Order: sequence, then structure tokens, then C-alpha cells
Amino acid sequence: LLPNMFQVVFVLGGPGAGKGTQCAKISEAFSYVHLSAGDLLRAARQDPNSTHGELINSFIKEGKIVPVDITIGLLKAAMEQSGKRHFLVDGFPRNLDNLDGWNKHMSDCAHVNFLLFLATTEEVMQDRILARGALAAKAGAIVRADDNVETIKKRFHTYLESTMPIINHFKSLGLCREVDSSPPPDDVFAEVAKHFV
Ligand code: UP5
Ligand code: MG
Repeated sequence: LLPNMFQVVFVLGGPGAGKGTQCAKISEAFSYVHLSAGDLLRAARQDPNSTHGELINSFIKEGKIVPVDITIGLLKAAMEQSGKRHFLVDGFPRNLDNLDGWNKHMSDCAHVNFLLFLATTEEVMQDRILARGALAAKAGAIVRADDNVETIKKRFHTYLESTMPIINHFKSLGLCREVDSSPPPDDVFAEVAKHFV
């Protein structure tokens, strides 16, 4: 374990489980840099210099997982540019391709301390996503291209099929810290924080 290695906590959970909400609280309280893979992909999609815009768009609309080289490139660049060492990697790795890509490209420069798993029911997740979409629409803001019932179904499918096996893999390694994310945000954070002190 080299002293100048990046220190990483992976944060996973289904769509709308509260990853972004909890990462914001963790980064504030424990000075971690919050990197949401989804946010980085959505930003890259808008970047006129990015050649992957169309591809990212179509994958997100279908609730499918973008090829790992694109995501890793964005994560690594953000880590290097931050000048910091402690990171919450939110919404990644979502499948075996993601995990293999991480191990191939990052294992020499980053150490994964543990995986934080935010667990709740599909019903809670769907309600939260639809509420977010409705709120954005009402405010005249942009509604995420994947915050509609049809794509939410596909996101759940991908989560169960591809991401749960990754979470179970970290469980089997003894590296998964699970928190029930059904209660209100501050109550969830009270439990989450215990894993960071
Ligand atoms: N909310 C949050 N916590 C709450 C609580 N405790 N009580 C009540 N309300 C709560 O929360 C969602 C909503 O619920 C918000 O309105 C919030 O206020 C409220 P949020 O914190 O945003 O949850 P989060 O888990 O971050 O939900 P998100 O929708 O971002 O999850 P996804 O995993 O679906 O989205 P992500 O951006 O990670 O990925 C989107 C897509 O990008 C993927 O489907 C995929 O196509 C692509 N992608 C890749 O291909 N590769 C990657 O590595 C990452 C993404
Ligand atoms: Mg999010």
C-alpha cells in the first residue's frame, strides 16, 4: 500500500437509493471528494470535445451500462485533477466489465477501502425518482432522460442483473458496509457516518 495512493470508497445501491444525497453529506463531514460516475457521464455527453456523446446518451436512455474505458477515463481524470486523495466513487462499479476495468487500470494507483451499499425497496426508489422528475418539471428544470417509468424499469433490471453480483462479490470479500436508506436523509446519514469515523 503506497502512501501516495488514492483512497477510494465505492458507493452503490439501486437507482434513486440515495447515493448522491449521502455522498454530499459524507464529503462535507469527512472531506472526501464526491465523484458520481453518472454525473461525469452526463457532463461528458454535453462536452462538445467529447466523441462519446451519442453513445452515452443512448446507453443512459436504455438504462444500460456504458463501456468501462469511457467511465474509467472520466473518473481517473477527475481524481488526478482534484489534487486530493480521498474519493467517494458513486454509482460505480456497476457490472463485471466495470470491476475488471477498474482492476486493470486503477489497482496500481488506487486502494478501495470498502463498498458502501445503500439498500432500500424498489417501491421507495421508484417513488423518489418520480418525485425528483416531477419537481424538476415543475421548476422548469431539465428532467433526467432516464427519470421516466419506462427507463426506471430498465434501470432496475440492470441493477438486479449486473450490479447486485458486484455488491455480493464485495460482501464475500468482507468489504461491504450495508445501510438501510429507507429512512429520511439525516437518519440514513447517522448510520452511514459510523463507517467513516
Ligand atoms: N432522496 C434521497 N435520499 C432520500 C431519503 N433518505 N428520503 C427521502 N428522499 C430521499 O436521490 C434520489 C431522489 O430521492 C432525490 O430527489 C433525493 O432528494 C431523494 P439521489 O441521492 O439522487 O439517489 P441516487 O442513488 O444518486 O439516484 P440516481 O438516480 O442518481 O441513481 P442511478 O444509479 O440511477 O443514477 P446514476 O447517475 O448513478 O446512473 C445513471 C445512468 O448512467 C445509469 O443507469 C447508466 O446508464 C449510466 N452509468 C454508467 O453507464 N456507468 C456508470 O459507472 C455510472 C452510470
Ligand atoms: Mg446519483
